[in-house]
Amino acid sequence: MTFIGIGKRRIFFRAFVLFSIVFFVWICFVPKERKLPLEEKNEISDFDDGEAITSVRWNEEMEAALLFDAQKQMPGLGDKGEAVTLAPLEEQKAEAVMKKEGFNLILSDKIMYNRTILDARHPECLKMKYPEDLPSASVIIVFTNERWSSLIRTIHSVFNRSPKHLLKELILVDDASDHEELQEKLEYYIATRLPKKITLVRLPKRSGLIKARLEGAKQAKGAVLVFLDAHCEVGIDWLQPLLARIKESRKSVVVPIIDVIHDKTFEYQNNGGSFDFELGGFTWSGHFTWIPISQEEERRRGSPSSPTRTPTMAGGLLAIETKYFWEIGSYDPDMDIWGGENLEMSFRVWQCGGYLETIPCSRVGHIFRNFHPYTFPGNKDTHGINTARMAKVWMDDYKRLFFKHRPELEDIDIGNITGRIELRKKLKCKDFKWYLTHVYKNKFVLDENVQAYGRVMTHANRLCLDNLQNSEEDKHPLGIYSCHNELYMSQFFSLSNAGELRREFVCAEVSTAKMEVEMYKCHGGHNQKWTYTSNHALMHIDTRLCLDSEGTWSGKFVKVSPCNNSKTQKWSWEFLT
Ligand code: UD2
Ligand code: MN
Repeated sequence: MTFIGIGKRRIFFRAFVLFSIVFFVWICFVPKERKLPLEEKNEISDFDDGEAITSVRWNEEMEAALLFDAQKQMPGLGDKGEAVTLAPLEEQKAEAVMKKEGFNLILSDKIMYNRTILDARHPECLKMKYPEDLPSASVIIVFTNERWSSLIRTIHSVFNRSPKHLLKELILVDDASDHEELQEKLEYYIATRLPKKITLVRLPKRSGLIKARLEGAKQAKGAVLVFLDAHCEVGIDWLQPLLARIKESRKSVVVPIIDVIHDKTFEYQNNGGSFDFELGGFTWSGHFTWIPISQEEERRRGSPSSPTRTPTMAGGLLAIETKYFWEIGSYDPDMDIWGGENLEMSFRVWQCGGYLETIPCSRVGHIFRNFHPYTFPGNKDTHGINTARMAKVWMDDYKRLFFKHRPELEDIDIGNITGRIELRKKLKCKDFKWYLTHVYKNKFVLDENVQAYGRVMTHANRLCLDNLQNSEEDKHPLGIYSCHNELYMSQFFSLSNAGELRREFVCAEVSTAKMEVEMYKCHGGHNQKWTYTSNHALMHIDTRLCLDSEGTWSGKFVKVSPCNNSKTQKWSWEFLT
């Protein structure tokens, strides 16, 4: 018995020693596969661990870098999308960083990747029920040297707030970033912290956002393509309304309401709680601009939560059926770096039989930066060149108004556009006049339906009315300046058939208190009505006062005074119609 007893003990002892050795060797030498301490709050909740890539090896250096990031983060900060103010000392640092990055990177680094945002949707949206069997989405995010925390937060928000069964994949296209943290660290993060559904495509050389998106689209397997900028936070149930609309109308290219994530405080701003939103317009100088919803469209759409037709889109955030994307001519593959592709796609979709709609129940936050925190290779004005390509293909005669603003672009080399012109023919697209008559009906055309247009010169000397480089966004006095040919458009005015003395967006009105003339957003009111009399006076109808250049000089302002038929009250228009 004893013998047996001793023997048993020995066997146990040996087994124990052997097990300890094996365990020791395993601990020290066998590489560990995905045994990583997921930063609790940054975990993706809705996607199983099973979906994560498990083949990546633990990397001490990367783990240390991620731990360093995690230590900067403060759980709860900026939750519900609330504004955050930094301590005064840090605030100073943040100001300096903002000048370099275009947004408050110091704060971004402190906010969890999984922070919550507020639900900015219209109450009607909360009642909506979406079908389960919606088409699947490939979300495509292109980036060049984007900052780590805002990029990662964008990705987390997509996983956290998209129904799992609808998100086919997330495709990241790196447009040749050279920032260190977007190299191995990004691959490591994707492999160890994020679901398997991510593909990272690296472009071999800097190509610009348009070519990068095309690359992403080529890889996509989902039924719908959803493009996002790399500094967004998607809203609650943002995806379903976009997919539902495409399911119901495959030629609808749809955009969410773009909420502002404040560049300094990271507040998720919902337009002060108002459910109003704006649509996309454009300027004749070829820029995107926001415009109010017309009364006609308000009536047509029926409800504030219904798809709302928009003349153009901002460009960064949109969803389109994958097949339709290719059918309708994807993007112009010869557009470089940044700019212009949004108006190109907007005009093309409308002119070639599609629809462009804002879907009010889908909301996505975006950090608007005041400048580009990345380089433009060769310092080219890619926005100008891309827009010239667009204008020559899609705007027919109306391109004259664009080139009046940008004469330097008219004859420069913008590359070959024959492919795009053929596409337009093949798709039997309508002309730009159709677009202005049916889609953007109240767009003011500077030289159509007008009594006179061009430069307006006083008979007293060689001075012309001039906007003195003021932005049409703000109210400003009407100026006067030596008549010139350079910066021609700053002296371009129209006298509309409705009697407005105006520019593209602003109309002259009279402030009687000061006898001054102010340029203010056109609203059709009677304070904005003028008449051009047979003795060359510009008379303000309401006050019966006349526009007068008396006592003013180049670079100053004009005024109004009682009509007296003097030379200073006589004006010549460059073109009378
Ligand atoms: C707006 C659009 C943007 C695009 C642009 C016009 C929104 C919210 N954003 O400008 O998506 O339509 O107008 O072209 O409507 N990027 C690259 N390679 C480059 C340049 C940019 O990958 O060479 C990436 C960039 O990292 C970002 C995205 O493209 O993720 C858009 O660039 P942006 O954020 O600088 O453009 P934004 O918002 O000023
Ligand atoms: Mn952006």
